[in-house]
Amino acid sequence: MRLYVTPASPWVRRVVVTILELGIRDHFEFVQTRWPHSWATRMTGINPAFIEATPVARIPALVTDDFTLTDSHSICDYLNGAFGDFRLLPREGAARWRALADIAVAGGIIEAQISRRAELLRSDSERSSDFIGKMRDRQLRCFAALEKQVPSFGADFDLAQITTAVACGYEDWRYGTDWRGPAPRLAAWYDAVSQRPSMRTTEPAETPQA
Ligand SMILES: N[C@@H](CCC(=O)N[C@@H](CS)C(=O)NCC(=O)O)C(=O)O
Repeated sequence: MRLYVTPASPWVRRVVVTILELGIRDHFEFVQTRWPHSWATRMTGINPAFIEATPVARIPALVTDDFTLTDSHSICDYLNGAFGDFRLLPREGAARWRALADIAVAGGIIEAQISRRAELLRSDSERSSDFIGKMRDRQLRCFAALEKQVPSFGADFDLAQITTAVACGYEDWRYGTDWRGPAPRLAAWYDAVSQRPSMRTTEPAETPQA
């Protein structure tokens, strides 16, 4: 199976951490993608083979012999069911809904982080400081909400924890440590789980330029 990746993407990191936690790295060929800084507004400079593989043309994308999955949610769902015996996200029941609730909040942070990044890459004349502020506020509000969830975190590094840890890691890397003040328990939890091999091997780095 081919997995299209970049080292900067938190959506990709979520999938790669899932793969490493499940111990199934040898099932996948990781295909590095390159993006010009203009990716936020243009499709120029993007590898035609990648666009051929996925009409959505976003990463991560997983190409199997039978189908192509074009977002991290469906990919993680597939990995958890097909290779994980549902151990990273329960197949059904109350524990599944609770995990999805946290995943949605952590995913809301990641969406805001990436939307803000795209806005920051626009030219000075096009950039909206209102929009950037709105995304920043959403990030901080969601970190504060996850802070309240920390006491209910279980012992397993499941998909909710993976998504939360990836959101924390991207925030530290791209936007700094402001989130840590209002979320001290979350920050302490993140500092511990960030030492896991799956997290250390996938620390973010800038995307190779096209
Ligand atoms: N909801 C999707 C979001 C994927 C996404 O936005 N990926 C970004 C990189 S972090 C991307 O490929 N952006 C390129 C673009 O929007 O053209 C997922 O969960 O995978």
